[in-house]
Amino acid sequence: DQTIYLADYAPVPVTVTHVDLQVRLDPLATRVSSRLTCIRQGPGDMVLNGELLKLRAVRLDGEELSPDAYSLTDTTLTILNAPDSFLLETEVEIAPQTNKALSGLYMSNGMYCTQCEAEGFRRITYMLDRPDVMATYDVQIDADLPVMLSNGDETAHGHWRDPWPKPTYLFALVAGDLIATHDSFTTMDGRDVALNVWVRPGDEGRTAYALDSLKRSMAWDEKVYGRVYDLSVFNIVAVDDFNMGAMENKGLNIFNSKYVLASPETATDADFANIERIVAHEYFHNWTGNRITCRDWFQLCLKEGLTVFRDQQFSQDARGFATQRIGDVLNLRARQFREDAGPLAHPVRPESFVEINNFYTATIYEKGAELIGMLRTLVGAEGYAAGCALYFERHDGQACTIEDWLACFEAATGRDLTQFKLWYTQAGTPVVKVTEHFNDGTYRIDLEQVIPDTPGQANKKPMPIPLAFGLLAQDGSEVVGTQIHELTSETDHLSFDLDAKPVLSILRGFSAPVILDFVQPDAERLTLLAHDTDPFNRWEAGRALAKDRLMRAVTDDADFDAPWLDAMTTLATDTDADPAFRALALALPSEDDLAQSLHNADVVPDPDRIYAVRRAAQLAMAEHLRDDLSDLRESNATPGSYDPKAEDAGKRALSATLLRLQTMLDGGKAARAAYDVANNMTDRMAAFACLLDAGDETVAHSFEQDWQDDRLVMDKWFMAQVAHAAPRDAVGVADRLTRHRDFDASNPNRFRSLIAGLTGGNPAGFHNPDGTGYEFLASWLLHLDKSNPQTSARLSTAFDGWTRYDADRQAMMKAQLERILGTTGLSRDLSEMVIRMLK
Ligand code: BAL
Ligand code: ZN
Repeated sequence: DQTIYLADYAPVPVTVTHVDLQVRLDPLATRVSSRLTCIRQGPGDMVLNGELLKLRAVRLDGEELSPDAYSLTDTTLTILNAPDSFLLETEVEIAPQTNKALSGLYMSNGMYCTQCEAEGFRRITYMLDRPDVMATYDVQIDADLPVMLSNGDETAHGHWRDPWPKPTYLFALVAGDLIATHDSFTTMDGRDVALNVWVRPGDEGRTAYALDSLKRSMAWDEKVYGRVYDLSVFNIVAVDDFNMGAMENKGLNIFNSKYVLASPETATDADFANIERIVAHEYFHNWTGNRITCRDWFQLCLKEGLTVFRDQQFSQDARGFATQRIGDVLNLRARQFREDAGPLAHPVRPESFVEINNFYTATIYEKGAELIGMLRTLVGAEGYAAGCALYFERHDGQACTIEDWLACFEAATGRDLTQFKLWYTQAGTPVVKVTEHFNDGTYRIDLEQVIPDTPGQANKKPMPIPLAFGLLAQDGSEVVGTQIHELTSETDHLSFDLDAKPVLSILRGFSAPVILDFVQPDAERLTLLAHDTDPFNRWEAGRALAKDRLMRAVTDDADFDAPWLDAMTTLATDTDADPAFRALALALPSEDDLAQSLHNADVVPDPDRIYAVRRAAQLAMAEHLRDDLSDLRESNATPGSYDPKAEDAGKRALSATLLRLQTMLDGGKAARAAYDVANNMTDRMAAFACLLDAGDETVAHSFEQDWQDDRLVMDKWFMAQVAHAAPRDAVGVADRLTRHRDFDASNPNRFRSLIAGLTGGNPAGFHNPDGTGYEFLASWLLHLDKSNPQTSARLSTAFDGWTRYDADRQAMMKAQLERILGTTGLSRDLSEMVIRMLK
C-alpha cells in the first residue's frame, strides 16, 4: 500500500539549511553537483529523495562515502549514522530532453525549464523533497545560452542567490534563447523592482497585459494586505509545454504560455481575464505560499485556498463584484460541486493520498477559497484583517498547518473556530433545506442542514453556515436589508413580525458553498430577478427559473412558458443593466449541471435529451426575441480598436450570446457576417463557434489557413471543432483531429484542448450511446500515461460522473475504467484515480 497519511507526519531527523547547486546543462547528460548544509534535529537516518538520477559521487565533509555508509534505492539515498552537522555533496546525471512527464528539469521547444511542485525536485538531485525543509540557495548554471535564470537575485551571469529560505518545490531554473519585456515597480517602501516577462523570440509583442497585470497585483497586495515584494527582480517565463496553469517559484514564476501571451488578434476576453487572475495568483503566493508555506502536502489548501480567495478579491476589484462572483460560483458548481458529489469527493484538507499531484483539485482550490470567504464573513472584515496580520507576523518564514492559520483568527478575534474547522475535514456539499410559514403576522423560516455521506465519511456533524439573507415586499421593495444568520445546528429557524408574507432572498452573494433546497414560487423568483438589491441573487433567481423549466422539459415535455420568456426578453433588452450581467443571466445551465440536477432528483439523465432540450430552450428564447436581436447586437457593439477592459468584454459577451440565438434562427447568416468583420479573437471565436453549430463546412478550413502558425490559437481550433460537432459526429471529429499534423499529445495544452473539447465541451458526444466516446478517452489516457501521468490522471476525471447514467452507459464506462486498471505499467497517478472512481 502506497498510501500516505496525515497522521503519520513527523519532522525530518536531519534538515538542510543551505543548498549550493551547480548545474551543467546538456540535453541528455546534465550534471548536477549539490552541496547541502545539513544539521541534525533528532535521532534517525537522513533519507533523501531521488528519482531517475544517475548517482556519480557522494561525499560527506569532503570525503568520498564508503558503500557501507549509505544505501540507495530507486527513490531514496539514505545516509547512515550521519553526524550532527555536515556538508553532503552529491553528483548526479539527468536527461532533461527525455523527460516528457514535465516534472523536474525538462526541455520545451529547445529551452530548459523546471516544474518542482509537488515532488519534482527529486528528479533534479538528491534532497529532502518536502515543504517543511526550508533552505537558502546558491545556484550556478553553466551552459552556452544567452539567458540563464533561477530564483532570487543574479550575482553574476548564470549565478543566482536566493536569500529567502524556501522549500524545494519553489526552486526553478530556466535557460535558453529568450527575450524579455522589461518594466519596473517601486514598492511602498521605496525600493525599485525590475520586472521581466521572458518569452520565445517572436512572442515579445504579446506580453504587455501580463506585465500590466503584475504591476496592478503588486500595488493591490500592498494596499489591501500590506504585503510588499522582497527581492530586486521578479521574473515571469512563458513555457509552451506545461502541466499546470502556472507556478509561483520564488522570484521566477513559470507560466503556461497560454496564461501570459495575449494580443487582441489572438486572445479572447476570457484569456485576458485568466492572465490577469493567474498573474495575480502566482504573485500573491509570494506571501501566501512562499514566505509562509505548508508543513506537509495535506495542508495544500493553506496556500491554495487562501491565494485563490485573494485572486478572486483582486478580480472583483478589477472587474466588478457581481459578475466576478457569479463567474466564480459557476466555476465552483461546475467543478467542485461535481467533484463533491462523486467518487472523488475529499475534504479540503485530505487525510490520506497516494499521489499528491492528484490533489490539485477544485475542492482544495475553489472550496478552499470559499472557506476563507466564510471565515471573513463570520469574523467580519476587521477581524479578517487582524487575523491575516497576525498570521503574517507570527508565521513568516515557517511551514504551517491549518491549525496555525485558524489559531491566528481565534487569537485576533476571540472567536472559537473549533466547529468551523469541520469545513476542512468533512467532505461533501451541505444541503440547506429552507421552508417558509406565514401566519397571523408572523413570518417564519425553518432551516435544516444535511451533509451527504462521501467516500470514507458518514454521519457528519453540523457545520457553521453563514447565510446572508434579506426580505423583499411582494412589490419588490426591500423590507429587511442584508443580515447574516449563522446556521450552526442541524435545524434552526428565524421569525419576523410582518404584515404580509415577504419574498425571501437567501444565500445572498453565495455566502456559503451549499446547495439550497428551497421551492420558491415562480412569481417570487420573478420579483427577485427584477428587484433584488443583491445582484448575485438576481442572477440566481433567473438561473433557478431556467433550471426548473429545462428540468421539466426533460422530464415532462413541458413547454417554455411566456412569463419566463418575457422575463428573459426584459433582461436582454434592459439597457440599464450591465451587459456582462445580462450575458450571464441569459446563459442557460450547462448540460452537465442539468445532468447532475436530474440525478439529484432521482432522474437518470439522458445526455441526448438534455442536449435537445437546451437547444429547444435557446430556440424558444431566440424566437421570442426575434425582432430585437439585430438591434440589440448593434447597440452592444464595441467599435474601434479592441480594449480588454471589463466594460467592453461584457458587451462582447452579450453580443456573443445574442449571436448564438440569431444563429438558431438564420442558420449562420449573421455569424458569417460577424466572422468576416471580426477584428479580435473574442468576436472571431464567438462567430466561429456559431458557424460550427450551424454546420458550416468551410469555416474550419479557412480558420486553419489563417492561424496554422499560431499554437495557442490552434488549440482553440482543435477544441471548438470537437465541442461544436453534432453529438453523433463528435467522437469521429475528435478521432480525425488526432491524426492532424499539428496534433501533438505530448503538449498538454493541445492534448487537453482536444480531449476536454469532447468530455467537457460536448457531453452528448462523449456519452454517445455506442460507447465510442468512453473508448476514445480511455485509449488516449493510456497512451499519455506512459509519458505524462499527471495530465493523464487529471483528464481521467471525465469518468467521475459514471454512476449517474443508465445501466448501459454505466457498464461501458466501468468496462473502460477496468480496462485502464488492468493495463500493466500504469502510473501511480492514473491508477489511484481509477481505483477511487471504481470504489
Ligand atoms: N502551486 C501550483 C500552481 C498554483 O496554484 O499557483
Ligand atoms: Zn496557487
